[in-house]
Amino acid sequence: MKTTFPKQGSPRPESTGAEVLEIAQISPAVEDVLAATPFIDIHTHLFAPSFGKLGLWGIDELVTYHYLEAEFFRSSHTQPEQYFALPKTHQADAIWRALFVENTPISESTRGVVAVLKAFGLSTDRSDLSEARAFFQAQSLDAHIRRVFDMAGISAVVMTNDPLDPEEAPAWLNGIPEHPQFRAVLRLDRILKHWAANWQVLAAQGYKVDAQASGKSAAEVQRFLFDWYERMRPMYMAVSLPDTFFYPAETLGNHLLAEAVLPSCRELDLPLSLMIGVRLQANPALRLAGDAVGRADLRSLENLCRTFPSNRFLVSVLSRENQHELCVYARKFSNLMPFGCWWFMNNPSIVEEITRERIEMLGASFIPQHSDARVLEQVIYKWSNTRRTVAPILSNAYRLLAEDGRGVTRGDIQRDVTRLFRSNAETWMNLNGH
Ligand code: FIX
Ligand code: ZN
Repeated sequence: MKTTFPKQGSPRPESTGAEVLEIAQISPAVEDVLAATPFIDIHTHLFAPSFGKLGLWGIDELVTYHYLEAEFFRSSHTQPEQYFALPKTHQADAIWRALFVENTPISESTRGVVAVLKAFGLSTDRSDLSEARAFFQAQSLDAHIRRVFDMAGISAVVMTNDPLDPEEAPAWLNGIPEHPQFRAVLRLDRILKHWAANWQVLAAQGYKVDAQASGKSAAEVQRFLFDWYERMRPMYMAVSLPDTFFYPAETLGNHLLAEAVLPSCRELDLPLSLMIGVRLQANPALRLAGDAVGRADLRSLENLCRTFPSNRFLVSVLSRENQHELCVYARKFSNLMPFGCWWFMNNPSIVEEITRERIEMLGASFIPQHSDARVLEQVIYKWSNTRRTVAPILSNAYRLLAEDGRGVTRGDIQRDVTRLFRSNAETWMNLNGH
């Protein structure tokens, strides 16, 4: 088991790209390198083709994305219960009419759909979705996935896999072929946050657990995690946590975290991803679109990183007010890796703010972004947005370095971009070569 954490960085490349760039050459070089470097997308809700209907793609899924549903209810008199009673295509038609025909699609999410249509050479200002539907219906999924990954400039995505999801679990139990571009993650929300509603599923599978998670339960949950490790070969284990989450505290979830999940992660040499700050179902009528954000007490992270120094924590926080603290904690604990501008943070103005601060405080020792894509083609606009937002921030950092007295080479830029969007993830998740 690895106790020291992978130290990153390598000597200045002697190969091509060693020439010191003129200030005016820096931005074009940064844009080039960002465009040419395939990224690893460490958190998505996408599924490999072998998961069938669980994998969402195409125009109706793009337009009914929960980000757009939330915006739809602000620009339409349709009530949520009326909307959710409609068939998918009618839901998409209603959203397209309200947000793209009767209004200008200037929000980040609506612009995203426009960018995807443009990327495929489709009209972006039609009054209906017939042209787009015909196009996506004509695609064969495997070839489409390869094309979309190329267009997005990504080499692999990491899925979100729930071993207790009644739709997904049978697929794994029946055996899922590995897919080089879709890696698994063991998502533990049902175990760590909803034990009361789920412990019987483990019991039914032969694990000796009880409602209080007492006695052998923690050891049995460990056995469950090892069994699923063998099935999924996950990149990490993960859980999203509310803004009210605190560690240490006498809760069943914290008991399983400390006695089952963290020991398993150590044993299996896997990071644990903590996504902190969601207020689930603030408005249940909006279903997936009904979640909100709250500022969390990040002293939990301080306590976890200090109490479990051999565990690696991949952390993303949902509240804007928590971003600075996360940066500071990452400077205190090398077993803490900040990643992504999660969900309500994934807007260019906020991505800019967060990324600038992280570069100023952490150099290249963080993972700037993940897409959180729920629909395949979303990776196209989410990664082009990231490249567009990050390019001037990186260029500015290099310009300041040059002005402060150290010339910048294309090799420097390549090394940093590779670290930010590939090797930090690869080393933390034992993902080499993907
Ligand atoms: O918990 C999560 O992984 C969140 O990303 C999702 O639950 C959320 O619905 C989402 O899609 C955010 O972008
Ligand atoms: Zn997510």
